[in-house]
Amino acid sequence: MKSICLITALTVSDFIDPDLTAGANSNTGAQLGVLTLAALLRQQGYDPHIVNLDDLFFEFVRLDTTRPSINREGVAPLQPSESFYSFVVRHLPAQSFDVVGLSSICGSYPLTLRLAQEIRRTNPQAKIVLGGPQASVVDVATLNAFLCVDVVVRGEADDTFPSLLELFESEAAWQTMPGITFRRDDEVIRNPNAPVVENLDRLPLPAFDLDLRLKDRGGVHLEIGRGCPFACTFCSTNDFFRRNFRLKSPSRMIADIASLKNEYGLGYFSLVHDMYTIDRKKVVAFCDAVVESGEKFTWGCSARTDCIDDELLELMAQAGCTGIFFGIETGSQRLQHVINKKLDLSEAVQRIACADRNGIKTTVALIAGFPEETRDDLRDTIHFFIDSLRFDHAEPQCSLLAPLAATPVYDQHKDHLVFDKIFSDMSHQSWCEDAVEIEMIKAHPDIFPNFYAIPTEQLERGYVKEVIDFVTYLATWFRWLPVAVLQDSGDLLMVFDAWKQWRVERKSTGSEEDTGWTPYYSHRRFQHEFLEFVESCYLPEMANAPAAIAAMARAESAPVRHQRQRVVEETDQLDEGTVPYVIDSLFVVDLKVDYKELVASLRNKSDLAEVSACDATVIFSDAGDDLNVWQLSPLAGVLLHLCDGQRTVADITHALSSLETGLTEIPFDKICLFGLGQLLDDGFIALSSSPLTWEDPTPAAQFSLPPKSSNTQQPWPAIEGESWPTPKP
Ligand code: B12
Ligand code: SF4
Repeated sequence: MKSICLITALTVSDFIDPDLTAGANSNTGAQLGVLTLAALLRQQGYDPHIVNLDDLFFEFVRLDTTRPSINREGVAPLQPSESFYSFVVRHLPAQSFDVVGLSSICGSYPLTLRLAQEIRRTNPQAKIVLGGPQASVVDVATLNAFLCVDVVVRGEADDTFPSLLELFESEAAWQTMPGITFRRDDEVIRNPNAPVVENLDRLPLPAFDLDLRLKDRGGVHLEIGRGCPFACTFCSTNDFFRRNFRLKSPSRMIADIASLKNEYGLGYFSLVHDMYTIDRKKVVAFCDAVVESGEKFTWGCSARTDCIDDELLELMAQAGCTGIFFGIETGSQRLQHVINKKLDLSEAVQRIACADRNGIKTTVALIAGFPEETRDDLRDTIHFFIDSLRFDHAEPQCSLLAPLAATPVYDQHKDHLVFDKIFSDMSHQSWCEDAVEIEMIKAHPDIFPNFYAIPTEQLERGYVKEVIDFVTYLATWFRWLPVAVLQDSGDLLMVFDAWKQWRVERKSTGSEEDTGWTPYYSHRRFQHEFLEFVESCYLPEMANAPAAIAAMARAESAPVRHQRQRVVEETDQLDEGTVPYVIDSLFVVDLKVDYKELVASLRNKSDLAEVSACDATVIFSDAGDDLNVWQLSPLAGVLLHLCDGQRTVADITHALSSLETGLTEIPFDKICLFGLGQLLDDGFIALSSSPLTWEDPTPAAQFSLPPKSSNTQQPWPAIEGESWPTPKP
């Protein structure tokens, strides 16, 4: 029996900071391709060894002490002392295998091929087999350029790979084996495609026991089907699964879920299919079966907004669906046709709204930088992005177009690709290729096209990239302010240009502050500077409804100013000598407009200038994922401000009696105790037996990630105990 080692493709993103990197990759689940093959090989009696590059990467980051942490302000990011490549090489198993199979994905393909070269050097007799989405589509070019690779198994390898292993020694058998590309002497031979797996129920459950971290993940990816019949020009899935739509049966899906729940205690299932909801009847059957089974779990999936309806969304929510990935791609109705997606954008908004009403989180995925994109198209896309923030459960994300191999957009433009080093997160995220990899990429545009760019006719790509960063981090650092500015200005691209100009005038322009892998916009400094821009430039020069914008800017600046640590002697006693104070996670601001009305006006796009003027004390709490807001009555507002952690209850009573409250009938000490009791019950204040003292401020997180970890996935629920640096106010 042959000894086999399978090496996964690296799928993680690197954000320099170890905490951010861990947070960003929280949904890097088990590698289904390799684990499925492992299960199939076990059925044939093999005992494959797995090398999980993602796990090795986390280990590498943990050990790399040269990395700055988010809590060490001002530490310049350093290059790791050892490259990840050499770290992996040190950790490759010493045993020499008969066959080494490497999986592949576009973003880490240079690394995969370097490893293949290294394995050939150290273990020359091992046969090297490549498979997975990237090798499958650049098979011929790979075999021509990398002599270390013996054979590429293209597309679905569930049947081909085991057959290949059986007939490994028979070169004659290779001639007729469908689905492989191989080298014979100096010639690269590409056999016809293998048939796709029609009945997916016949595949075994992936060998999840080989994923050593599964129990910690809280959830898992689970493949439920393959193939999308649509043909969007930028998407690499059509070629791979041959547009042949298939689904596992509901009973099989539920059996797999139940077994993973029982065995590993998993509660969330990311159902992997590029376009799950095409066959409505089958989705309904699954949802009905889940409800009937009484199994309790949550799940997410991918869908098109034109292949789902409100009734189905409601049923999916009842059956535990908590997240949907909606590829909207472009906010421009014109481009929808150019890229062959053809969504009706107003219908798309209705589906996002319906998911929101049903408590389903949606990833609203957009792409900018299409070759035909105009300034108007780009504006439409970023407006769609910011507009979706009106929904509490929508998470917009925008990527720069990358030409993925074997896509129509690549085929059309492959002769004009440019290597401008403005990388796209459609192809990889914040990854820093080392010099060797950069040279490989430069030498082989046909193997690594995703690191290249298709020139945009009317827009500069650097500009598009910066606009993407701008809106992405506006949505990260703020909640409603970007929506308010969009609604007020009607043209966010114009605001972006004004912002750029303002920065130039202040000599605070960008790139020198970029920290290499982390863009300026992900830095907390952007949050401060944007607020300054709103106050000093937008409000005086551009605002149509200045009172509303000023109020929103003030409301959203609260967390920025609130960073001190307090020392408290806690007590339950509410008496004259007690010192009440506003609890830490709350931010209290006084506004000149009715905040509730302001938010309602943003939600339903009514005139911001019509929002009522009034004195309003508003409390924000950013407990966990949810932003809670309360608007207090005027008297409660006054009382809350007096709870400054220095005044005793007696001091507060005295202060209250000297204010114009309009209350004359009831004694002030009674009003004060009653009001404080209410604030205590509402959880807005806590009590100390002595005045508070302040500790040295703890530096707040300096960098932040957008609330996404990948642009191919539905929102993954937060895992308990995980620290996720969300700075949203
Ligand atoms: C889940 C998923 C992820 C997960 C990966 C989790 C994990 N640890 O594996 C996460 C969210 C991390 C992820 C990230 C990315 N992803 Co992704 N992802 C997927 C998705 C939806 C499912 C993959 C899957 O599990 N499929 C099911 C298994 C069974 O299929 P499979 O992996 O293809 O394996 C089969 C064959 O390929 C083959 N095979 C696989 N490995 C091997 C090895 C050998 C030796 C052999 C012989 C055969 C073989 O056999 C398997 C069985 O038939 C696919 C789309 C899709 N529907 O496949 C995209 C997809 C793989 N992702 C893609 C991309 C681009 C990315 C990113 C690079 C970009 C991004 N921003 O999303 C990042 C990764 C890097 C980064 N951070 O920068 C592209 C890849 C395109 C390409 N040409 O490489 C895909 C195809 C989506 C798309 N249509 O564009 N992704
Ligand atoms: S983008 Fe979505 S709908 Fe379009 S081809 Fe790809 S998977 Fe199908």
